[in-house]
Amino acid sequence: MSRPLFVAAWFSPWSERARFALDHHRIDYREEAYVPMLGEPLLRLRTRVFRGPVTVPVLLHDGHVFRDSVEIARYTDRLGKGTPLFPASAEAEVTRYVELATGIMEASRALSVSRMARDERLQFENLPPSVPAPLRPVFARMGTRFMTRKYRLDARDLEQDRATIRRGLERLRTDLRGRDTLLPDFTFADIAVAVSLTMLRPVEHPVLPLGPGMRAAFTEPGLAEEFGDLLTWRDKLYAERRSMQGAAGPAAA
Ligand SMILES: N[C@@H](CCC(=O)N[C@@H](CS)C(=O)NCC(=O)O)C(=O)O
Repeated sequence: MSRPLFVAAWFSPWSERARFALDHHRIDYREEAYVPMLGEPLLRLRTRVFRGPVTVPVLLHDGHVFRDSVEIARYTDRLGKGTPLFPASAEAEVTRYVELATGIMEASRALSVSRMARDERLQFENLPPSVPAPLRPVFARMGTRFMTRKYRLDARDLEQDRATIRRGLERLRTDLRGRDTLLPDFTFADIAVAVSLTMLRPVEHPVLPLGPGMRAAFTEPGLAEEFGDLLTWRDKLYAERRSMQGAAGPAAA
């Protein structure tokens, strides 16, 4: 099998959930770091998407181009040797949890970008090291504006977003009822939900070595405290299930 190329933003939960699936299946892939904004022209060329938004993660393999984290995760079930992440018997339930997790991540993105807009220093550590010190505040501001425009974040009601996240987390708490996995077996539902909690408070794990600025940008303190039990569940799941293959980090950027 030729080696898939995984283009990803190392710190992004959307990238991490696809990477988790690749690593679950112990797929030998090469990760290439995507730098938001600056990496867009090359990404467009590679994906042949010349209009509308382009996002990462993207997986390129044997002439196929997968442009969505869930599509990539599904593809890993075809390539890998691990237990299936989308078992046919649980297709509908997995899809339901992935939608719930994606809703939590989208609402959380609005909150984290608004935190970055209030304190641009939070993103400094996320800028490529080649950006010289005097230009870092300018790039950080450009980055926040770019994300706000691209995802239409200024049209969002942040209180509404908090309420969406709380509703989702309450449902997960009820569904988990102290169990290790959402469904009888470990599936992509667990990965999607565990990774969405990065944006409540990031996991402490070597695959996501976020610095203090990014950790603060991703932390929603009130909800993190209220749903500490879900974060404990997530930390255990990472400790037990997240292999180190494909470890990310700013060094890759
Ligand atoms: N549907 C896509 C959404 C991915 C997504 O929102 N990616 C964001 C993650 S922050 C991204 O590419 N951001 C960088 C950019 O927009 O330039 C997926 O699940 O793969």
